[in-house]
Amino acid sequence: PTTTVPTKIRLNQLGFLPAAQKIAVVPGVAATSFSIVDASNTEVLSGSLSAAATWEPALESVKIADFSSLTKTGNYKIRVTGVDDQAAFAISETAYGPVNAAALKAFYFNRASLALVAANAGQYARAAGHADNIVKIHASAASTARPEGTIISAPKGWYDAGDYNKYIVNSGITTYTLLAAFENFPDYFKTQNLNIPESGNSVPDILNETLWNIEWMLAMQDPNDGGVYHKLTSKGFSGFVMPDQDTSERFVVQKTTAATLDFAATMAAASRVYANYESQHPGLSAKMLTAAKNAYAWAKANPAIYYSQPSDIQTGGYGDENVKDEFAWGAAELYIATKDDSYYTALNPASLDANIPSWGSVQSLGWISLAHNLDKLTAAADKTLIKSKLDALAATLVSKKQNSAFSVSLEKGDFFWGSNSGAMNQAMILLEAYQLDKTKHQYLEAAQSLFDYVLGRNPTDYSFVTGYGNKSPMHIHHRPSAADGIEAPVPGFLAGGATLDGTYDCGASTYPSPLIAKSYVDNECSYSSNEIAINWNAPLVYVSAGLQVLTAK
Ligand code: 9MR
Repeated sequence: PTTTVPTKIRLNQLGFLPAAQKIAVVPGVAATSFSIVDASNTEVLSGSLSAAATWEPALESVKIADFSSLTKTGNYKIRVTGVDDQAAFAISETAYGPVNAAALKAFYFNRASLALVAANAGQYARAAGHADNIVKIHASAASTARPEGTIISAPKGWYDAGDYNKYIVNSGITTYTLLAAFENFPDYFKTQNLNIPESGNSVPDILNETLWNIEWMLAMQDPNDGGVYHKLTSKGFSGFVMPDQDTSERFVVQKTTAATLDFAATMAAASRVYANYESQHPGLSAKMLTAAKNAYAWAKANPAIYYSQPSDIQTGGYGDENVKDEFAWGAAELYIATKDDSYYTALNPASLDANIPSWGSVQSLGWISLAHNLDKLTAAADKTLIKSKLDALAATLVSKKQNSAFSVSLEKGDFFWGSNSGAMNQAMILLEAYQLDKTKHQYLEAAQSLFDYVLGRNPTDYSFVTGYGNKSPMHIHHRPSAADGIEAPVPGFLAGGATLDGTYDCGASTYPSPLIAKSYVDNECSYSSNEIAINWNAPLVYVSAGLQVLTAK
């Protein structure tokens, strides 16, 4: 393929907060300036375009229009001579509140074991699915105390994604990310009402929602030894039916080191967050901490038990044979929770860099918690080192953004399965580093650029969040959205996004382009680019709240 000049102006379809960086990517035409007009077509700003440059992931020649200096709320359009498209956008004080609430409510819509009633779910009301009170111990998980076929009960939790299974590895990072969002922006979340069944119970709704999954996770620990089952699953993926129509047998499969450590870290973090809600949930925080310690001890005694898919199970793997990062995250969280220096020593901080979090690479979740709880650490902690890890990673993202024709830190290698979640996890790191040093506005701006990318400033023209933006996915790979008979998909879900990791799912010719950043299709068959997943929505929750809160007036 050769470099092309697009025809559309791309920008964040949800608009901007008044004080935000505001950038549009415009076609690389001859014009050297742009203008912004208000709702009555009066020009309110004109500015210079950057020189044309090519963005390699899409081989597109584009220019940048930066109108950050426009700070008055209102509705506007961008005009560029030689471009027919006139992109509309709004500047608003509450630009990201609605998408943040929807991204959180999406977790409620994916709850297992609960009937969604119209008062909470509106037109998406549905019967309960997967009670998960009769779950069999699979042969791979059999022990003396719990032989194969033993029945356990592990209800609640969120469906992982478009499928109806529940996976501990992915639940760990997801649950933690929501807790981190709350820890970073507590005042914002304390006033939010999601209209979920628990709303109004004097616990913030983000914590009400997260507890639905934590209660399931707690039931995934074998009380006899502290080990944690890797997943609760049917043998295969169900058809595209509503949750209550999938009545296949459910199993818990193999205890693994990675799942047990992710569980330990998540429970230790949860114990500190829910400690502030002891009167509403007596004993919960202590129960979480005990569960965390028992899990960590199991992992130390079983340090290399990797997930190996049994021959009769076909659902998601989440296999990971490098658990150094899981050990580090578990140690970091248990250190913060217990103040026991031996966990800090086990973390071995000098040997551990920060990287972009993902389900299989979780060490930076430990850095995030350490950075956030600096004031509460013992003398053993090297606070300068902790801050420098996130700062160094944020700085590399800023330099990628500065070298990018799209003014975004995404490069070809970032378009793996779930690329939009990679973008949101990069933005989360940037917002963490920004909070450690608020003179570094470039971190906030680089996070804004990644958020813009996901909400429309990208070569597909889609805002990737269902129901948000003027062009958003209609055919996500999500069983309830496909089977509910309602045209619009369940709102608030982040589609996986462009990738070449699996174009065989709909057939390569269904995809609009072999260029990686354009390889996205809004078809139900595209589980590689158009599925949704809890670990993709969680950093969207973090970042949308963070930008709403941190973009100073
Ligand atoms: O998000 C996962 C991605 O990183 C992997 O490349 C992919 C293939 O193993 O699996 C993704 O996770 C899926 C999981 O296995 C099952 N539920 C749906 C998840 C999202 O596609």
